[in-house]
Amino acid sequence: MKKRTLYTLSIAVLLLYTFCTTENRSGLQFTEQGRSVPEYSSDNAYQYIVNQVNLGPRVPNTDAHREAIQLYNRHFREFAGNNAVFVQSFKTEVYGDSLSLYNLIASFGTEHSDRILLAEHWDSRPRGEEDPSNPDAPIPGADDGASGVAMLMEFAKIFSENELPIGVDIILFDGEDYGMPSDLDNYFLGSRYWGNNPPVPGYSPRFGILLDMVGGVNAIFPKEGYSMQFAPNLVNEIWSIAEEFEYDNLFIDERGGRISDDHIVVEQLTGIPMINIIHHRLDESGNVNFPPYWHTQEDNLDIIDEDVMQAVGDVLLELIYNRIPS
Ligand code: 1BN
Ligand code: ZN
Repeated sequence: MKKRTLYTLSIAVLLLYTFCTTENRSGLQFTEQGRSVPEYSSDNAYQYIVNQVNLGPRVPNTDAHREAIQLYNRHFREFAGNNAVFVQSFKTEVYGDSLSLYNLIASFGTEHSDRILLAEHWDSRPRGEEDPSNPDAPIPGADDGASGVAMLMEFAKIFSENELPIGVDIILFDGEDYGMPSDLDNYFLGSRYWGNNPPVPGYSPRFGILLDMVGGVNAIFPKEGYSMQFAPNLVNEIWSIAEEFEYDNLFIDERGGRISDDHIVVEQLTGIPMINIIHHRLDESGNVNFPPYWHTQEDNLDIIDEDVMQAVGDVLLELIYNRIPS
């Protein structure tokens, strides 16, 4: 091939690539919109954690698990309406047990075809293997599960009372925390089922945000590694809002670890760019450390810090109501 033809071809490929990636990422551009933003209530969110934790660990195939999905169903139907809530039930065999699992999807601003996704897992871990004195007992999961769900329950109330500029779908994934340590095939059961069995085929929100462990004392949220790979603009926008709001002690401007979680499963199965706001630290060697109460009996109401939820709520409401261009 002639040198000039090769040059022209390279330019054409480059232009096509630039066009395609800009197109692909057009849902990940943010600017201040001058819209008013509702107030977040971390008092309400705290109460929603209490209501979940009081049921006991929400471990699949237990009464607490069945009662919890009923509680969520009532709550989201109250605020989204009966026609905008769908429970996706399925069964799966894990470690010799047939588990009955339930993902819940609630849609707000259903008049908008342009949408975003917010999610968290609602199940509790069946064993707290990090607990030195009680490694086999299920954990309360006040932060690991309940805090993110509680934040979404409060968003539901706010979305029902304040007109949204974009559609928002809330998904509560089941069976995220079921796997034995290192057995990643048996974690993320709900998000994997949802990704492989999409209730709305072709569903393609601009982006997704996972809220995993967003209510614990001494929380920090470094920029999680896969999130930076999937949607760096979204991560940077959220962290820069946090800085403007003087929450940069929580949303620290540092690269975090690469953490396996529902956001990866969603991104891999559906292509939706999804990020994870998750409490963790990196040690000097770059290993991920979760908080000391993680996967222990200490993950109970005592370690919940309402101020952390207030910060996350303020930042995300600013993003949703005031930063996403129409
Ligand atoms: C987050 C909270 N995760 C579990 N509880 C995700 C995770 C899965 C973290 C496997 C480490 C290993
Ligand atoms: Zn966990």
